[in-house]
Amino acid sequence: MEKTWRWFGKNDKITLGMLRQIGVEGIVTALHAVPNGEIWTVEAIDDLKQYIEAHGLRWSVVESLPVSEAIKYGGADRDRLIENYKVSLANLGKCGVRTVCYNFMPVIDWIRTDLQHPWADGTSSLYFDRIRFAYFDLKILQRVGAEADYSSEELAKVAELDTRITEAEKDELVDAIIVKTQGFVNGNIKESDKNPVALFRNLLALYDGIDREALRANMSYFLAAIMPVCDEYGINMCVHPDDPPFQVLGLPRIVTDEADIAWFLHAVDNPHNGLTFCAGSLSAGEHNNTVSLAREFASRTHFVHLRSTEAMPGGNFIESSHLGGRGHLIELIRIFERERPDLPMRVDHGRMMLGDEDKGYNAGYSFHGRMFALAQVEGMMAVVQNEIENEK
Ligand code: DNO
Repeated sequence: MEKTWRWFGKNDKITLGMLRQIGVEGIVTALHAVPNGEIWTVEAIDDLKQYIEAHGLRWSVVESLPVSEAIKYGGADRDRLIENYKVSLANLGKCGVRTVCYNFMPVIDWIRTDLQHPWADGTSSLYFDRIRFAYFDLKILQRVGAEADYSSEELAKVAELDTRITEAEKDELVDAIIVKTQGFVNGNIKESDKNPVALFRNLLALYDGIDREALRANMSYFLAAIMPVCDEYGINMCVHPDDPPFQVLGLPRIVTDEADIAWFLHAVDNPHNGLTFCAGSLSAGEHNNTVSLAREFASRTHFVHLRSTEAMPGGNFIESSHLGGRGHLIELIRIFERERPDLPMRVDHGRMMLGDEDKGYNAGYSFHGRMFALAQVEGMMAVVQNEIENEK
């Protein structure tokens, strides 16, 4: 697979020169300055593409071309927004950037409750604590009807947490769940927003009455509308699985498991309608077996995210070593190196280590931690490539 790296543009502290030195071949990026819903022009795409190529790299994948909320909830504005999306896709195609990752998660993209969960060795990684998440939902967001989504045991733990949680911890929770993990991925809430919780409540209200079926209908409407452009320009769309892959905050999530993936691939049965195989997101659901999912969906996978998680008691999960956990990356590499050796692959997230903490990197996107993970993944790839050679 092609070794790619998520890079956040010309202002990223991790420069393309640094990435060349560590063996990266392709870049995964976006026009982060263009507001969600607006057109990506040929000029802006080409400018970034030239910059990347001037450093001896290629722009392999767009992550993400964000899908506006109105497309997801089916608002009055959706056809205009889909038209803009099609123009952006056509412009990417004209510039030769042909793999586009997006997601169809309402309101909130990936979710973690702790961005610096310490390991005994002094490093830290991202963490999801179900009780703290429930605390956010019940006590901070105060979502109507939220109690019904938790067991009585969980509600008791939330009540106990309420007796000892500090104001600073509450702020950190809000920051982790709806601010720091969202803004940089072109999310709805930015670091500069004054009252993120109120903003978030308004966004949730947009989905009143939108259940899984309605969201599915809106996803297939969107996919059917954009496929002609994808056919014309050879663009591979690849939806990112929901992270974590289960229902949250009363919002429907529709890319969570084998049945969901099979559904959207069949709903619009076009090879350009494909999947981002994110081993980290999928492995965070105990119902998912990443190895069998990879076997089943390799042929419709257009992009691979290698990362692993460890499921913990009570619905918690932690981002584990890329060599361990439920992701089974070595097996996934065996499958993809055999069936789809040309796919772009990026190491997803990494620990914070060796001074990453002070650099202000986007949550999950450390330098040393990701470089370390890339070396591990490269090692696994080399072994698998050797296995394949020896079979010839
Ligand atoms: C988080 C990322 C996601 C992903 C989007 C794709 O680290 O994996 O934010 O980029 O969901 O649209």
